[in-house]
Amino acid sequence: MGNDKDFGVVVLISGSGSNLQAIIDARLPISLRAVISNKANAYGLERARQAGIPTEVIDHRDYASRADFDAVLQQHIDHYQPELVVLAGFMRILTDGLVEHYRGRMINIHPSLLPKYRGTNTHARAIEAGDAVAGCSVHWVTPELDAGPVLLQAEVPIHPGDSADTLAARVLEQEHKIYPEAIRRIASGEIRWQQ
Ligand code: NHR
Ligand code: GAR
Repeated sequence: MGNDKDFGVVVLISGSGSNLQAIIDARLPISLRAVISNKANAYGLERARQAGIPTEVIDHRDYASRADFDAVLQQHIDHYQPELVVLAGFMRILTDGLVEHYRGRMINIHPSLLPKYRGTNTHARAIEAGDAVAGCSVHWVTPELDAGPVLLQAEVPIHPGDSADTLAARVLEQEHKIYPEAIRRIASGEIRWQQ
């Protein structure tokens, strides 16, 4: 492992993992140390295996509380001593304790032009509101949901006749460009947490 690979990254997923795939395919000068999913059937786990990245499943349903789940999740992440934790379609809200532990070291990609449409169902809400543009945002994770500082965004047009699915596909294409780019900039020191 060369020095350029010493920027350790752990990726958290819950589903398809197409953003994970984009990060793998970008061949960034980082070390993808592990992919952790809260869902055993997440297709992203298969993508990680194909790429030779260690995988772990921590099923939130095995824990009595969010705090219990997060304590175990934190232990497993810390085992890999990552410089950066990347949420890529990770669908569990994280408790303040875990988020504080990774303050300035955890990012998320969210499928809206934040601060618009925090939370879920972003595409349907943008169409319903009659917006002309939609997009995606990479942001630092802070305790308040989808409210941390934005570090990169991309816009796409909303076309007449768009459904949430057709819009989501257009936005996802941009996600696959800006998420690897955001990680590249953080790893190179071009972007850092300031607060
Ligand atoms: N946790 C904190 N504290 N802060 C953020 O900014 C977070 C976070 C955890 C996840 C991703 C986020 C998104 O990009 C994210 C940002 C899940 C939900 C949610 O409602 C909302 C936002 C995000 C992720 N999750 C439900 C829950 O009860 C479960 C939904 C499901 O399983 O489908 O945790 O949008
Ligand atoms: C992406 O669109 C991502 O922005 C979104 O889920 C999709 C995951 O796709 N994230 C959230 O909605 C987080 N709440 P992927 O698993 O193929 O990367």
